[in-house]
Amino acid sequence: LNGGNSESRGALIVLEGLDRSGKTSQSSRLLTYLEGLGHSAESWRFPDRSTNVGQMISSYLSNKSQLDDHTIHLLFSANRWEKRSLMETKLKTGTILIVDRYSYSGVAFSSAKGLDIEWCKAPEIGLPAPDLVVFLDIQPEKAAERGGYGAERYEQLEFQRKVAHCYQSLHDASWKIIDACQPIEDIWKHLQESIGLCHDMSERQTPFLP
Ligand code: DGP
Ligand code: NA
Ligand code: NA
Repeated sequence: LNGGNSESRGALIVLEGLDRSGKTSQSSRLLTYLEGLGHSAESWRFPDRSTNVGQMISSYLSNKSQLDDHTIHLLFSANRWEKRSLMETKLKTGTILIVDRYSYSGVAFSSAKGLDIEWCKAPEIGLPAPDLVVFLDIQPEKAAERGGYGAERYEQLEFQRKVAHCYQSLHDASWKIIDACQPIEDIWKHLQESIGLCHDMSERQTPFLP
């Protein structure tokens, strides 16, 4: 695992999972840990609501606007593409990027609505490939019990069940699946172990390329 050394590439570490699976707290813990080890690291998240596209997404998620399912799918993807060159620059100069949600959310959430999965994957092809995908695995019912969902569009048990099903068809060799119902310290221990294995992952592929 590299980071902070401008001669070696950083790593793209993606955290995925249902809403309320604990991604956000694990990613901030991971950031602190990697920085403590002397790495250059940053914590990102998608959607990035700070851009113009991100604001359209945010408005859609909070039900302030309605958009066709295909249209919002492409906006989520565009939101990743607009960060692509900055991601590449950061990685090239040795920064480790910890990213909360990525292309897998893109495909899982849209195919859960019934959109064709191959159509959903297409706009993701060519984005920087993750070195490691950590999937925080939680049953939708358990996630729903965690302090309740907010008011956003997708935070409903029935829909999250469909998303969980779609995620299951997406995992590949870059995924490390961690049981997110364990005590938080055990999740963290498994996450640290996964990071330790990260440098062994030399097979990097653009997401979803056959
Ligand atoms: P978050 O900020 O992580 O809570 O994400 C907001 C919501 O949007 C969440 O329910 C997951 C969903 N989401 C994240 N990325 C995508 C995407 O690329 N496509 C779709 N359709 N939904 C996404
Ligand atoms: Na959310
Ligand atoms: Na996100």
